[in-house]
Amino acid sequence: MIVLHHCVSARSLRPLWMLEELGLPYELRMLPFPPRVHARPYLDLNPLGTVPLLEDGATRMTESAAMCQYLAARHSPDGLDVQADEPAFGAYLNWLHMSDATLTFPQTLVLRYTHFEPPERLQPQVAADYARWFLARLRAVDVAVQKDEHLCAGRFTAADVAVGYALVLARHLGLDAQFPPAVAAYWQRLQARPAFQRALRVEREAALDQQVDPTPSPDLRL
Ligand SMILES: N[C@@H](CCC(=O)N[C@@H](CS)C(=O)NCC(=O)O)C(=O)O
Repeated sequence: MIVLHHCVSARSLRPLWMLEELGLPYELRMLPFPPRVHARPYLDLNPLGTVPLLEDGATRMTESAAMCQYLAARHSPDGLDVQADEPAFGAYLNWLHMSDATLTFPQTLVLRYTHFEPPERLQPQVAADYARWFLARLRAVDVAVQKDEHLCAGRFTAADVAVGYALVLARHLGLDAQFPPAVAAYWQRLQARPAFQRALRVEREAALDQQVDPTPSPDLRL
């Protein structure tokens, strides 16, 4: 049984959404945010204290985009995965890596310097600069979804889940109003997916069941 350690609406939503797309059985272990402060024993499992952590037998992973690729390759080789002999393989890997290294990265600075730091350490200028950086980087997504319904391979893949989470986070940061029209339409299509909606429902119900605050972690004020 796959075990996913998760905080509500954190990057661990990527593998949770993938598990729902794939219809796999899994156990969802909810953590208060940030686990490194509020769930110290979790550090024994993941010394970084970050979510997600995915356990699948002897496999342990802590990178959300890699989990998307892992789950797709193992459980949906001709569907959510793009295989090495397909023309879109390179583009697929590029989107997967771009999702966190290029898209989510500047957003975490916005989050930190508008929400998570104590009032005297908030940095509105840093937050504004990195919000602009994120929106500029979103141009790659804009160009792709002007041409096609999905990012690559002419079908919905793990890359759409990984990049889709950057749009989820943008919504929490109030940046979605600045999406260009093609990105806004793509974002609507992603939100309409039953598996995406199930993932949001499941994380909320699991948080309530496990007595964890169901507030999405990007909306918390630490
Ligand atoms: N690159 C990692 C980043 C993981 C990460 O930083 N997760 C955040 C939540 S979105 C976290 O756990 N933050 C808590 C902390 O840094 O203590 C991934 O994509 O999974």
